[in-house]
Amino acid sequence: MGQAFRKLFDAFFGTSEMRVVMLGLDAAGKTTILYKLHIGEVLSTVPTIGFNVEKLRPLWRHYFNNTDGLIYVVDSLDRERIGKAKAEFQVF
Ligand SMILES: Nc1nc2c(ncn2[C@@H]2O[C@H](COP(=O)(O)OP(=O)(O)OP(=O)(O)O)[C@@H](O)[C@H]2O)c(=O)[nH]1
Ligand SMILES: [Mg+2]
Repeated sequence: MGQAFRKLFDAFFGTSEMRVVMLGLDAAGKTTILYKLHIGEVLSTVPTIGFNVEKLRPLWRHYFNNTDGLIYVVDSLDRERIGKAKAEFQVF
């Protein structure tokens, strides 16, 4: 999937520099996608923050200054938290 994703990304954004924010619930797969985009490999990851994620989510909207795009990552198999992923998305 990495190459296909990369091609899609390049087709959309070309080679010009842009600021893109990637958000999503904890363990949605953000770091994995980032690794895949950067180095083309899936590496094992550790939770990027690991605590207080619920308290940090209200701060998401502050990341949007001078931002060209947003990638919102949802773990489609995490059925229990699909509603939560939607609700957090709707906040911003
Ligand atoms: N099966 C499967 N596992 C995945 C996929 N993407 C990520 N994972 C696994 O899901 C777990 C969480 O992935 P991360 O990339 O660390 O998630 P994150 O969104 O960066 O999480 P935080 O840093 O806690 O916000 C890891 O164990 C990954 O290996 C995927 O597409 N399929
Ligand atoms: Mg992470």
